[in-house]
Formats: sequence, C-alpha cells, structure tokens
Amino acid sequence: LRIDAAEIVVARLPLRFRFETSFGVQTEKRIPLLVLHGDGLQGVAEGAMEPAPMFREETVAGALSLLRDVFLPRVLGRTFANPEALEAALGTFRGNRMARAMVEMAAWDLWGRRLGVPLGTLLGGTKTEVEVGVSLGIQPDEAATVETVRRHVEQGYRRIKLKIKPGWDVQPVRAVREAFPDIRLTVDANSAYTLADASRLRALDAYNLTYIEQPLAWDDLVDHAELGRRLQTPLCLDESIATAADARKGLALGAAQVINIKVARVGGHAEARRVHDVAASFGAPVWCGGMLESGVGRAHNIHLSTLPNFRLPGDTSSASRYWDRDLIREPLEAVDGVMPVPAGAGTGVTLDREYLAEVAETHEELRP
Ligand code: OSB
Ligand code: MG
Repeated sequence: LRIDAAEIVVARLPLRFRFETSFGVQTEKRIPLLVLHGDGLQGVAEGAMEPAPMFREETVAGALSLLRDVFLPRVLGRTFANPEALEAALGTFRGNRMARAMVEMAAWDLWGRRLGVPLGTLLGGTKTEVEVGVSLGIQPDEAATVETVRRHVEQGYRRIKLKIKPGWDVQPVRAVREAFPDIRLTVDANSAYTLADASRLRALDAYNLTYIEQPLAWDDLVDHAELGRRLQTPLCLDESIATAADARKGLALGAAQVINIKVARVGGHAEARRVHDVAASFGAPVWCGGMLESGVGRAHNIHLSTLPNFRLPGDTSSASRYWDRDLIREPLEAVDGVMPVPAGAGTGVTLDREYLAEVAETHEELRP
C-alpha cells in the first residue's frame, strides 16, 4: 500500500431539504474529500465533520489543518503492509478520529482497488445489499411530520427515525405511531436532554420505539446507564461512542443496548469493525449511521454495513434524497428499503471530477 500523493478538496453542495435537529437547521453541506494516490490508483474518503463543533468536537477547519500539517506528512511517500498498518502509524495521536478516518478510509479504498476486491469483502462482510431506513428532521407541526413519514414509508424505507428535542418529542411520536401502528420507529435527540428529563423520556415507552438514540450528553455513559434503568425502551448511543473501548464500557454499564456505528466517528473501518465485534460479543445489534454524506462517504458506509452484526436498518438512504447531483458517477438508490452494495473494487464508486471542479471551493495537492 504505497502513498505517493494526496489531494484535499472541499466541495459545497446545497441539500434538497431543510434538515432540522436539536442543534439547529442545515440547508447545505461543506464536504471535505481526501484522495490518496498510489501505484497509479486512487482511494477516496469523505470527512464527516461539520464547520462548527456541534455534533462532536471536530470541525472542517481543524481537520484540514491536521491533515496538512500532521497526519498526511506521516503517510506520504511511505509504503504500508495494509490499511491496519497505516492506521497504526496514526495511532499515536489522540482523538480527532473523523480527521484520521479520512486517511484510513481512503487507504482502504486504495487497497481494495489494488487487490481488485470490494471493500465490504475485504472487511469480512458478505451481504450484497443492505436494509436502510431514513432519518427525518424536525418538521413544523404534527401534520407535516405524519405526511413526511408517509412519503418515506411509501418509498419502502425499513425504519423511520424522527429527530426530537425538548418540547418536540411525545407529540410527533404519538401522531406518527397513531397513523402507522406497525412501522419500525426510532427517535434521535442528539444529546438534547439531561437526566432531569427522565420522566418526559419515559413517556416515550408507550410508543413501541425500537430504541431512543443519544438522549443525553455527547460525552456521557454513566447518566445513560441510569436513564436505561428508568426506561423500558432500549437506548442506542451515537455521539458517545468514539472507540471500541467506549462501546465495551457503554454496553457493560447498560448505557446502551444498541450501537450506531459511523465509520468516520470512530476513526475508520478498522475501529468500526472492532466496535461491531465488541457489540456482537455483548449480543447487541449495531446499525450504520450517516452524517448527510455525499456518495463518497455513503459508499464506505454501505460496504461496512455488509458485516453480519449490522442487524438493524442503517441511515444510508438514497443519494437522490439529499442532492440534485452527487459527487460520484454511480447512483446509490435504495429500492423498497434495500440498498445494493456497489460492485467493483474498493468502494466501487468513482468521483465525478467534472462536477467536483464546479462545486469545489478549494483544491490542493500534497506530496512528500
Ligand atoms: O445524529 O445521526 C445523527 C446527520 C448529521 C449529523 C448527525 C446525525 C445525522 C442524521 C442523518 O441523523 C443521517 C443521514 O441521513 O445521513
Ligand atoms: Mg444520531
């Protein structure tokens, strides 16, 4: 696995919908991409961090700075035995897992292309298609919520996730559950509550939710465990899990019964697979989350989801939901709630260089 050169591109894409969560409203996406060149091939990855540190602590500006000055100088001009060896070369650094993940994920794509093997197969996955659900932002009222859910249920999505926040929780959940008694339904609070809200959250027990995602603080495990003792509905952690060690601690404490794995959040595919394995050893199912990625990140997510303990539908819904035109050439479209895994080596998808040049804000090349 030879790394000859790298490109960092930042693209800006308008979202096709207004995405409201407990931390605000999003209408466009700034997408950092990393391309690694080696042996005449390219591997590509997408950064999942946002301009502001709202989800976790990482930011686009911070990641770009670390890539240029710290992470890429460690790998450029070097040859690694495999992607795990490259991951280890960045292993002395603390945190900043989304930024490190960009290097690691691009290396996996490059390695897959080098070997002529699909990424999912390299990771040990066997599925040729994965079940997907959809994450729906906060809507202006109950009627709009039920209507949006209806549209996505009709499209065949296998699970509906509603974003909630204090003051907008039981109301939309009750309305949706009454309209759709049998759908697989979940909620995601993105850390908007505290233990003082436990009785409010307990009211959600009445609606047969598959789990409640990340109700409490982004860096907490102990309060989630206490909340878990007060609720019947299983808890799922997203923000709180950055490593396999976090997953082990969270599952051991009873802070979660389900884990949302985001490749980027945990530092790449190797750590994502370790989180997957830890969860399996606890008998806990995992599912693959998303960060409103372009097709580049989405393809990585889909390949990871081919591992066996991804037993609940992921958030990797159709690319056409998010963008009028994607940054890759291949369509990534779910049919009846099922997303085909792109065939071909590595991620199996290719950058649309023409469109990327149009929407790129910055483009730089780095050499050893
Ligand atoms: O908490 O899962 C989340 C999007 C951006 C940041 C955080 C989250 C999300 C989503 C959307 O829920 C998932 C997607 O459709 O990619
Ligand atoms: Mg989440």
